[in-house]
Amino acid sequence: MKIKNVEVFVCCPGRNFVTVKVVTDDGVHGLGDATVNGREMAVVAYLKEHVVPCLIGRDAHAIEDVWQYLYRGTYWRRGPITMAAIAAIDMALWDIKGKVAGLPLYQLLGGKSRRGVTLYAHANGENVDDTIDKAEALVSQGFKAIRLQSAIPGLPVTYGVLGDKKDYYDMQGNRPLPPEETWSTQKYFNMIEGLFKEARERLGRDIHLVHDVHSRLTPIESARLGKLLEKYELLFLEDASMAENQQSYDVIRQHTSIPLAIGETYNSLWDCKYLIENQLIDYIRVAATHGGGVTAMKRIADFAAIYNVKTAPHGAPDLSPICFAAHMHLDICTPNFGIQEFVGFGNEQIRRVFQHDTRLEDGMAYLSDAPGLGVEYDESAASDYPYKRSYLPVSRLEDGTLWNW
Ligand code: EZ4
Ligand code: CO
Repeated sequence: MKIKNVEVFVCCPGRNFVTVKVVTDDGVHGLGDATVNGREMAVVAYLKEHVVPCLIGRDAHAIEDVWQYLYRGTYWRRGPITMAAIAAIDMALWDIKGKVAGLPLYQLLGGKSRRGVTLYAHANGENVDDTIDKAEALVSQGFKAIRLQSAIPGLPVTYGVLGDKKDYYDMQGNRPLPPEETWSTQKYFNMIEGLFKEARERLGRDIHLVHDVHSRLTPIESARLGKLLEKYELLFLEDASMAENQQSYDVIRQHTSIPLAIGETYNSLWDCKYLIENQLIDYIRVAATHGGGVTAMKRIADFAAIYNVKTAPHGAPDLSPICFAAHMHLDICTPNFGIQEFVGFGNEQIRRVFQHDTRLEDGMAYLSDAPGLGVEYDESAASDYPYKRSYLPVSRLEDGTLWNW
């Protein structure tokens, strides 16, 4: 079965998504997600100009060889653009293999290790009370794990908080130029402990709590935060510090027993290797789209398992439902799966374009038994929503210094 054709689509049903469709000479097709938020067209060009010509005529079943050909064979390895392109092709080939076998992807990966996929949902509030109100609403919907983010008194806009926007799609969609936000570590520290104190008072101690620092603290500040929050028993603290220098997590780990999670911007096992093998983290959060697809995710999970590190794949709104499906198939099989981030199935336009039959119940997701990934892409619906240039925000300290967003 040979690869006959590869198409690359970009659509904007509220936000941009890059979707790859691989078609075989038998007429089977597979789908992959290649979305890199704010840099979508770089992946499109990489795929169309450099990847697709090399794939035509190749064996669609030789997933590992195609992966190696595009990674090892490229010389310029790694990085988000390259790895998103490889990831999308890899997902599409797994989708094809499942469709040919007549089996959902999780069966090809070894079968189910658990009943369903436990999710953590997001509560984003304008202040501490509002955040906990939203968390309570999620608990009443059945969620057992919740990420808490609150606006910071004294700062106009904060990561993760919707402000006057009605949802993530309204917030992140269609920005002609990057908006600017302001950060103050001191103002953040003035707010953060109160959020978790209030959360434990109102939600009790059975609900799992998560918080995303979004890499805004230095390692020693993260250590201080970890110590401050230890008594609230978080499931994990996410992206406490940037880790281009992975040794910076030695500093955090020396000071606090708060569980740590990182990896949503990582592109390969090599990016997480030191953190995992030195047991400096507890959850690895690489996404299938940004880390090289199903093939790469499986390798990362197996490596992490040796060191008691669990997986907690990134589940942001800028990963398409195709990536989310790939995560669910991996989550249900992986013995060291921890938890899956979840922000809902998107707005009405997204659900028109990406069709799937995933069921939610009691804070868990259940896959359908459709063969392959189980997602279909409605090309004609997608063509109603053309690409629009859009950016993530940038962040500055109060004196104007550019900071991590
Ligand atoms: O800011 O995916 O945990 N989730 C996150 C995300 C990221 C976006 C960036 O494109 O940190 O919301
Ligand atoms: Co995050």
